[in-house]
Amino acid sequence: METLEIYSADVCPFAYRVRLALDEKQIPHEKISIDLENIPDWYYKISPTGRAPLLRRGENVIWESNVINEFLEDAYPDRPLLPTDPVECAHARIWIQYCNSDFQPAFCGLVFELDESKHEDIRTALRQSLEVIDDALAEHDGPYWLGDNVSLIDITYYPFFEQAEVLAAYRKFVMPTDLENINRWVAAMQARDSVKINRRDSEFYVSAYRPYMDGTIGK
Ligand SMILES: N[C@@H](CCC(=O)N[C@@H](CS)C(=O)NCC(=O)O)C(=O)O
Repeated sequence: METLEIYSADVCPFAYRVRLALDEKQIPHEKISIDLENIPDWYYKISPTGRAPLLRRGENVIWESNVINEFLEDAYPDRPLLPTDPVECAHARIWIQYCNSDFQPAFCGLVFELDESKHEDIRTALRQSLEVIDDALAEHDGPYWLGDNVSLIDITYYPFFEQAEVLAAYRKFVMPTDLENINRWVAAMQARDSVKINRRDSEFYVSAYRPYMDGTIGK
């Protein structure tokens, strides 16, 4: 199997998605860390956007976390992370899309919005989105989004939950404890080897986001 390079940053939830998919699928890879506060010139030569994550295989580069993970599904079909049934697969993609269109903008919007007068509205949107997620998780018996098996849906959402303490530390948003399906799901994700290999603690995230909180560096 050809070795892959993943250009990543530990603080980046999008890069984390890809590292989780690589480890769940047990695809050999090399991790290259990018300092997002001082992106090196050489990185702009291989990355069209200068952003993390980026996957390099030989001469080819692929970027955008969800696209990279779909590429991994197509190119490395062992240990699949999407359902084989086309309808179930489409529904999985709808939930991945919901993360990108609703949950993640609310989460990152609250993290990066410096105008405090806007925080209450974003907190409300985030709470509503978490309720939608909790209801979706209730539809299956298993610990994961689709039941017994972890999927790209879990991998797409989980990195933000690992960073939740950032919202408590800086944005007066504590993850609701009454959303029990989410609590169960987070615990199940934290028990997975892929998460154990990659996870960082709350202290790391709170410290890593500090320069963004006072606008010292842009998002
Ligand atoms: N939609 C992209 C988002 C990637 C992204 O925003 N990466 C951030 C780090 S979390 C980044 O590289 N920021 C540096 C910059 O924009 O210069 C994805 O899913 O891969």
